[in-house]
Amino acid sequence: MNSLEQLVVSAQADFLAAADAAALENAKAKYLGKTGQITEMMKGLGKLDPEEKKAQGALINAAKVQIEAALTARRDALAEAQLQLRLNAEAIDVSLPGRGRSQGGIHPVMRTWERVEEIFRSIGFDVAAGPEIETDWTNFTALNSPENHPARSMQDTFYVEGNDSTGKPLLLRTHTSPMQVRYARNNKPPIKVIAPGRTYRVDSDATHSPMFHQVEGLWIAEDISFADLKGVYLNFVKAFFETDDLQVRFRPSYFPFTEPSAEIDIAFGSGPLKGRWLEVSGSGQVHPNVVRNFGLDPEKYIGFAFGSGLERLTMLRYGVNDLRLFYEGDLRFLKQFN
Ligand code: 2NM
Repeated sequence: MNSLEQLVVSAQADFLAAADAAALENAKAKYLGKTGQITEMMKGLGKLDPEEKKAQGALINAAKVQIEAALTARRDALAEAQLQLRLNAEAIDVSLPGRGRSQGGIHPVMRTWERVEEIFRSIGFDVAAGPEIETDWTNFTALNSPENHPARSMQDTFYVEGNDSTGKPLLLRTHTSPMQVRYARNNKPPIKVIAPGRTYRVDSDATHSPMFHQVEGLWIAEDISFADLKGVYLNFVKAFFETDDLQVRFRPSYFPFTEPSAEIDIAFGSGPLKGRWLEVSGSGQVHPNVVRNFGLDPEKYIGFAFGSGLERLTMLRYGVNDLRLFYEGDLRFLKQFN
């Protein structure tokens, strides 16, 4: 290997050894700088005669081209490495799992509400809706509730600001019956309807919430009896609890809006509640005064009504023992129903 070839090999090695741009520029100066070896050799050409100058000049030039090529290659390699370093530092880890959005679910009491509607619709009942802020007349008077009844007191009922057209204060409905009063006054018999919804009472402990849900049923025609009530309610609880192994019984009771009145109890023939009579509903034959307030002649129209708590039905169906669990919003509880 002649000295020029050695110079090229040495330059290539030096450039490769340069770890960064500054080191590379230093290495370049050694060969191509003002006092670099190639530059010095070029300067030395002046002393040679023309023939030799031409030949030697061409050789030096060829070596210079190779050295410059090695320099450029190393520059590019260092720049590329630098870029990779920066890109790595700035990289966004797209593989990081997103925070996502968790799946919502239906509240157990709402699930009961939907099931109750479905079951009653399947046997021809319509579903009423109505306001949660009610008048004294629709919530109490029309339902044969005496003027001095304790349910009408501030201790039992939430009154809200504002009065109705007769000057009486508005209130949060204490049962879903006012929806049935409105429905009956706006529809022709036969009246066959359920009224599910939120209701409000001044009451709060392990078995009472100030807001709770009821479903009431009403069937008024010319010939509807307690036998129909028993058939309809038995059909309902069998469908709702998904078992035929179940009995109902009626116990005498009292409500201002029905006469006679009865509590409805059920007993399962199997399962964890087997053999225990469980109160699930109030009921009765709609009082003639109430039928009259429906805008109907009580001598002609007769029928039954019942009222059940949706929370109570939900607790029995799923074995929940504390009503408050429904309103704490604890996902560990709620997730079990979805
Ligand atoms: C109950 C118990 C007994 C009832 C009465 C009426 C209406 F509108 F016909 F007067 N609706 N619901 C009723 C009857 C409700 O809940 C314990």
